[in-house]
Amino acid sequence: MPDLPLFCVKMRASAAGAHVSGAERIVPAARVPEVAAALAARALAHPKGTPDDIRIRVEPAGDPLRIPALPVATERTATAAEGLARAAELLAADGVARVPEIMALFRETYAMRGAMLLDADTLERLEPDRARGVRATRMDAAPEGSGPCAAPAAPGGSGALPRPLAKNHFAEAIVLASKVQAAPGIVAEICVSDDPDYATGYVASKSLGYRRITTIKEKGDPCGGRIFLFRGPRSLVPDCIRFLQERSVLVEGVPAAPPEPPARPAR
Ligand code: PML
Ligand code: MG
Repeated sequence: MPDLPLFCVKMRASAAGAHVSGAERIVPAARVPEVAAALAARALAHPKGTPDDIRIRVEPAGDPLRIPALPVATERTATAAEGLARAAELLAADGVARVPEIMALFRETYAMRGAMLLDADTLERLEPDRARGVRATRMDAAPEGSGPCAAPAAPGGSGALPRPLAKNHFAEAIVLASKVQAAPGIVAEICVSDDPDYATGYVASKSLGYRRITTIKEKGDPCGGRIFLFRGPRSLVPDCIRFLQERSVLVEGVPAAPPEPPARPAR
């Protein structure tokens, strides 16, 4: 078990009112100053530009729910078109209908701070605030050796031992995707990074696991976002949003690095 009490340390950075970057950790009290400083430094060095507003918030994490990381597989794609087509194919094979319409809605996520929450079948938008979207937050990789499914924790995770605090896209995304798939009513997620120099994205669901798609957008493109697909009665939507935004979660067994994709047969 990590030292108690645990705190969520969150960083949000913006420039001229537009979201630039965000990150968070769940750490014991003794690590809060170090982690807050590292997240502020990271906000100042973001490739999307220098922010004019950086907010660091520290709040008690309570007793986090522990969940296993989704299994990870890598799909090698060479172009954005190939990556988007592969994402669509995976979602369709997983039982998501109307995939082309869902993919077309993706551009509406670019200006949002959080994710679009979409009814997977009717395509009705379920976020209470459409400009903001729904933010999956209060989550981190579980410290190494701290639970039944524990594996070596990812760089940037929240262990008792100091670990690098630089951005690790994969480690942060697998934590978020695992939490999202544990939310009531969520059936799948699609993500394209909004970092201009990061072209890898993923689709995730309980049955697909976390499918990394090595190229899903062109390098240099600052547009990205997330769609969470929901299926269930409307009465479940508040529970889903509460879980995503308020329940503290530690994800166990986060791999240290993503797996290599299977080699392509020689032509
Ligand atoms: C982000 O951090 O901007 C999202 C990254 C998604 C893909 C992460 C990966 O598996 O490398
Ligand atoms: Mg980003």
